[in-house]
Amino acid sequence: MWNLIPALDCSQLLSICQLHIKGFNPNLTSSSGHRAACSQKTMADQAFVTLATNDNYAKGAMVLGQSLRKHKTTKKLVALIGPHVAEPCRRVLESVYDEVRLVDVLESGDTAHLALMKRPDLGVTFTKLHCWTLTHYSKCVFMDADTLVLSNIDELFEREELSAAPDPGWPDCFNSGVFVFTPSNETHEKLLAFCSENGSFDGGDQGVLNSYFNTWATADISRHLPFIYNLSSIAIYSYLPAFKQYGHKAKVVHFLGKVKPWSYSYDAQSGEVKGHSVAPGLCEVQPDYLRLWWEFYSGAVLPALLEAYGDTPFNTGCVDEKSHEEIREILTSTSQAASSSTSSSFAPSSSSSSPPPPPPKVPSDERKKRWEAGQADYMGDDSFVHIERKLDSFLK
Ligand SMILES: [Mn+2]
Repeated sequence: MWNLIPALDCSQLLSICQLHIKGFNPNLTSSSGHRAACSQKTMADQAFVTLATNDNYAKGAMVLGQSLRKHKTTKKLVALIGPHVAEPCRRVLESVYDEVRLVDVLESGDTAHLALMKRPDLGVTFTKLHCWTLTHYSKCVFMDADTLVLSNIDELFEREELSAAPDPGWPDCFNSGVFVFTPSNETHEKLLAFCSENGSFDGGDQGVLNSYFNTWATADISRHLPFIYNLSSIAIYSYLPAFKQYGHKAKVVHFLGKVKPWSYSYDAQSGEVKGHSVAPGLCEVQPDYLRLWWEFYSGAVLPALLEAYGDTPFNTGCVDEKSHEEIREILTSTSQAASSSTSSSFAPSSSSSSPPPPPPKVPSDERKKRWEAGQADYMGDDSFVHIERKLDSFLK
């Protein structure tokens, strides 16, 4: 460790001291290069953790991991995976993450297994709670595999357990898609016991965690992460003026809801994201974020998947199933063309650079009905650009 000392100048030493004395920085504005440089050596026992229980979520985890790397995190990356993740996916995850850990609650034979026997409905939840057993790290930030990082968020490690952002549906509950926690076998056992006794009020981990960490809403405001660390697509539409005001500050986007980025398909040739088969044209996420997800996927993840799968067929996510060789060729040619202007096109509050395909025309009363039933056509008539235009006409 002595070799660290001469490398630090006064301001660096000061920033370390501040880090230890203050511990918590309420403004979360510590993205200075100095601290990042210090963190690299001293904070190797901190990690971002995610979870993939199937191949689709594994793709999400790959994109998330790539987005963390792109924004130069100094923390370790850990992926927990369930037994159903295919071997090639696992290999790609291993190339992105520092540690990939198989969690098979069914075969664990310990308290987690006993808890699962009592509450078989909570299988995935128990798998997620497993993150508390990562005791070789002193602090971790859990991130759902359906989140995407838009800038460096290492400052989250200044927060204490359990820190999380409010859930847009019920802001007195935190959303468990992004949270800061301290690994501890004791906490893990307590959570499992709590879970098997009380179940989960929403059937998932968010219900369990909110019941267990039940003072989050009232006890300590420093445990409330700003919403920009877990911006859910739903909130964009429920409070559009706020999104217009603060959306550009977003650091993490969370693709909440049933339809995930990987539910769509992608035209590698044109770089266009297409509606998914369940509800074509219906897009529940903000199109620019969706496009960004697919940029990460096609740029960094898909080439690795093609390599790992070889000639074995798999769901590439691309439109009109092409051969792996054809996709590879397209990716190479498009990445060469785009290499000078890589993924800088992202701007949440500006109008989109490549507009979505025009949707079939729906009568306005029918549209109103669909909107009220929660079936908004976010890629078409109810797209962000259209709503923004309408809103602007009122605000003027
Ligand atoms: Mn999620």
